[in-house]
Amino acid sequence: MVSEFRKKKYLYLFNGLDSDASGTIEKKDFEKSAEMMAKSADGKVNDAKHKEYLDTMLKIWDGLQSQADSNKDGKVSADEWVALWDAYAKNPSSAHDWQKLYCKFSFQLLDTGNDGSIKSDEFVKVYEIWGFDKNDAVTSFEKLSKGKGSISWADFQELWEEYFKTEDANAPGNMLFGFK
Ligand SMILES: [Ca+2]
Ligand SMILES: [Ca+2]
Repeated sequence: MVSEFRKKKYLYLFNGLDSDASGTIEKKDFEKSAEMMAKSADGKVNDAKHKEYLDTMLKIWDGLQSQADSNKDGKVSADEWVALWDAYAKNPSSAHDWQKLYCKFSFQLLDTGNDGSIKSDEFVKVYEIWGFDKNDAVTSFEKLSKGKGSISWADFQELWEEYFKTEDANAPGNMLFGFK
């Protein structure tokens, strides 16, 4: 059984992905997210980034759909979403390729300088564009980076796994997506 705490974290992500707030995740949500993520601070969509993000988001969607959408109606429900992350939490080494890609893509979105680690200014800027409060983002980064001033790819994978796995409300990984 999935705990209420983990369920809340999974649904937090689910609601973030459900861009049109229809209550299910569909391909068009991923298309919309790709566009949203390709926007710079001034609200303009960067075409090259948009194409790259869309390509990756659709790969993630295809993998997600083939794993979770058992009745093939083109929708992934909240229950299906919770069940697949619960399965992941029980055995993270069994992660599907799309889950690994989703993790890698999330890292790349934050490592805007593309040098293999996320610094505070990169993290805070991206979270601000996504609509989070700057001070919250700064606090989250301090906790996530454990005072080291940067988050490497190895650190990020640990935090990612922790987000889905941990029952400890004080674990740093909980802060990864702005969950409170
Ligand atoms: Ca939707
Ligand atoms: Ca970086």
